[in-house]
Amino acid sequence: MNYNVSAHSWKRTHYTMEITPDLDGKEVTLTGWIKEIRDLGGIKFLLLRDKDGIVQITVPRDEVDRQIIEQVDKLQRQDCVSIRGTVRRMDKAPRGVEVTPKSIIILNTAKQPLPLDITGKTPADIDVRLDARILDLIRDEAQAIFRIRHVTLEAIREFFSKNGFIEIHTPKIIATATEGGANLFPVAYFEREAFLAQSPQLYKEQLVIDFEKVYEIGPTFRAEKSHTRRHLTEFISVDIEEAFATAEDVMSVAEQLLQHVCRTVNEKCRRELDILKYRVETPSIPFKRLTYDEVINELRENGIKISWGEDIPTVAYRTLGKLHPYFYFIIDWPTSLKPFYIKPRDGKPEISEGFDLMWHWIEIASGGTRVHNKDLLIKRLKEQNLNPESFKYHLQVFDYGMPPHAGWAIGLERLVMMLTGIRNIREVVLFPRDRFRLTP
Ligand code: AMO
Repeated sequence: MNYNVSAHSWKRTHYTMEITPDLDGKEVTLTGWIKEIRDLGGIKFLLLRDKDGIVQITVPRDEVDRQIIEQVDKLQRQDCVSIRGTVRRMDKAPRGVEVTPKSIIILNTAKQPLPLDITGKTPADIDVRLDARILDLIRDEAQAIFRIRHVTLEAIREFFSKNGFIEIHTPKIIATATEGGANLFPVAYFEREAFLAQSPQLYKEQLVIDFEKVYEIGPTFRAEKSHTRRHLTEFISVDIEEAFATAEDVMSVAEQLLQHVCRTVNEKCRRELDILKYRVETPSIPFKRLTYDEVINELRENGIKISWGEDIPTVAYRTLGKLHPYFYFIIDWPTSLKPFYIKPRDGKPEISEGFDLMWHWIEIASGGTRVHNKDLLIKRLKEQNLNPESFKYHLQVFDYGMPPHAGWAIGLERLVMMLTGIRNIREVVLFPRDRFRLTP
C-alpha cells in the first residue's frame, strides 16, 4: 500500500463535531481513525473518530465508486484515514448527519487483532487496558475522564491567578528529604546520591519571602509500598504556600478552590459527566471542621478504639466517611502525627495547627500553619529524628526574615477521582506508576 501521499491531498477542512446537518450537500475533508465498522450488506457504516468525537461515514454500495468500496472493505478498526465526501442530513445517523465518501486516503493501517476493544463494549481487565493504554484511552469513559482532568487544571490555574498566586516550578531532583526519610526514591546523580522530590514543601515555604503567594502543580514521587486504589508512586500535587497566613486562612482558600472547581466542571463537562453517569454536587462553604478528638470519640461510639496520639487507620476512615459523606476538615491533630514543619499550637504544643481535608473516607489534601521560627524548626527536626545538618540550606533561609506562613497540597488524582466518581486512581492517570507498574 502506498502511504506516500502529499499533505496537500489529505488536509482536513473540518473536525468531526463541526459536521452538522446544516452543512447538507457540502464537500468536506475529514481525518482521523476508524472506530467502528457495521456492514449491513448493501450499506456499510464507519464511525470516524478524531480528537473531538465521531461522525458516521455511510457507504451505500450502489452509489459510490467501486474503488471506494474496495478501499472501505479493507478498512479495519483504528486504521488512520483521510476521507473526502459529501455531507448529508440524515435523521437516523448519530447527530442527524452523515458523510458519503468520494475519496479515501489510507494514511496508516493498524495491526489486527487489536489487544482490546476500543469501543469499550467488551470490557477488559484494568491491567490489560493499562498495557495497551494508548488504545484504552480511546474509550469514551477515558476521554471523558481526561477532559474533566483538563478542565479541573484550567479551573485551578484560573482561580489562583485571580487570587494573586504566582505559579512556580521547584526542582524535582533534590538533595534532602522534604517529608522525612521514608518513601524516598534515590537517584544516581553523577558521583553523588540525590532523590526524587516527595513534595515541593521546603522550596514553596522559602519562596514566600520573594513572592508571598505561590502555587505549584507538579509531579511528586513517593516510594509508596501501599498498593491501594488511591496510592501512586508518581502523582501530581497541587501545592500552595502563603505568607502572613494561618491554617484557617488557607483552609478557606481550599474551600473556595474546590467550590470553584466543582462548579466549573459541572458547567463545562456536562457531556463527559453524562458519559460517566456521575455528578458531584457543588459544595457550599465553609466545610465542616472536626477535631481529632471528636473524630476518635465518634469512632469509639462506632466500635473503633483509637488511643490519643495514634494515627487513624483506613478502616476507621471508611467508617468516618459513612458518617460524613461529603467534604470535611480534620483539625487539631496531635503534633507527633504531623511533619516537622507543621506548627505546634502556642501554649498547647502537643496539638498542631495541621489539618487534613477529607472527601468521604479519602484524604484529598493536607496542610497547616508552618513553623517559621528557626530554633523551633531545629527542635522539631530533632524530635522527628531528622538531622538539621541535612536541612542546612533550608534553615539558612529562616535567617532572611521568614514571615509566618501556611499552605497545603491537594493530590490532583484524588481530586479527579472525586469529580469523576472513579474508584481506582490508575484510571485518572495517563500512565500510572505504582509499586508493580513501571511500563508503559
Ligand atoms: P501529603 O503527604 O499529605 O502532604 O500529600 C498531600 C496530598 O497528596 C495526595 N497524596 C497522594 N496521592 C496519590 N498517591 C500517593 N501516594 C499520595 N500521597 C499523597 C493526597 C494528600 O492529601 N507537604 C505536604 C502538604 C503541605 O503541608 O503543604 C504533603 O505533601 O491527596
